Amino acid sequence: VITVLCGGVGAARLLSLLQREATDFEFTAVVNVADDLVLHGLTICPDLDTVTYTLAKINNEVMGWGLVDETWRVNKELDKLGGQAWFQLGDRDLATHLYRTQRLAEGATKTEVAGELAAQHQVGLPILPVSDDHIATYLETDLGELSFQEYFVKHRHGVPVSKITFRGAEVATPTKEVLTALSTSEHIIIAPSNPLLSIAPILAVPGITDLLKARRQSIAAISPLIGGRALKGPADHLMSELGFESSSYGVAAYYGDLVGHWFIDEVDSDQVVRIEGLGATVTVLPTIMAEPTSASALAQGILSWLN
Ligand code: FO1
Repeated sequence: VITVLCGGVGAARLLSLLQREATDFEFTAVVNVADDLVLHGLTICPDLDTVTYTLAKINNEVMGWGLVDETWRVNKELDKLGGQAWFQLGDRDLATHLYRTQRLAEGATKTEVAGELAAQHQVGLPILPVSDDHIATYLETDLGELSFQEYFVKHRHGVPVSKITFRGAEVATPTKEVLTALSTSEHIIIAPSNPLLSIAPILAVPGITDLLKARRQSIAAISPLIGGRALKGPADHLMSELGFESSSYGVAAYYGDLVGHWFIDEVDSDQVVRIEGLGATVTVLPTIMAEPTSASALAQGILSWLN
């Protein structure tokens, strides 16, 4: 059994690749919830939904979030009314948020709802929010403090950031399902998700980092940066803005003694010695999952580490 720490699209692609190529293993996804928001009274969990939709093969590949064959009639009406249409909720996607919000109002936990949605979509692995408690990312920027989705969507992650906080994380508890997964799985993989925005809020939940540090040798991570650049999203410039080197080495140094093995892209082969200097072993291979040959090379590399 392998547990994967997940943000959104990068993690979702990794999970579906592993589910396809590493059929001798069982996977559990532990997912960030600090991007979650309440809008129009609806609880929206973007990373949980991206992982669920991708594993169910109903994700929108072009956008990287939301559902395939989506229509936008509700959002267009909302825009005409002068409502909060900047965060676009598709007509099909809305059903998920309505369902989740109703179930939470009935007293279900986020974990239970994630399990119900995964079952309804016939996803073959557990998708676990890291915590059932409220955790929310806020960013100090040149425009003042912004909530995560204001920064990410409204301002297209284009405003310089000086500080990130995960409100509520310090008093949150990991769920028992997450603690069981992290302590009983043979290996843990940190997906190539944004270290500062997607993985950090998972690590900020008390208990998680200590648990990982105690088992460094069984933890691998895939660098989200290739040649110092993120394939998608703001990971590269955020690293620089917050004083870290924007490179695979910079990400490895940021995770420090949490990670025992690194998978980095071929273009970063010159960084192997520096990463080894942090006490980790390194595999160099193609890491771009959108390209089939490169994806299968990555899967083979991960499989040889698992075996
Ligand atoms: N991302 C956008 O860039 N624009 C949107 O309007 C938007 C809406 C949206 C609705 C539901 C959902 O689950 C995700 C959505 N996303 C949107 C993606 C999301 O903001 C980010 O990709 C994640 O939070 C980062 O992992």
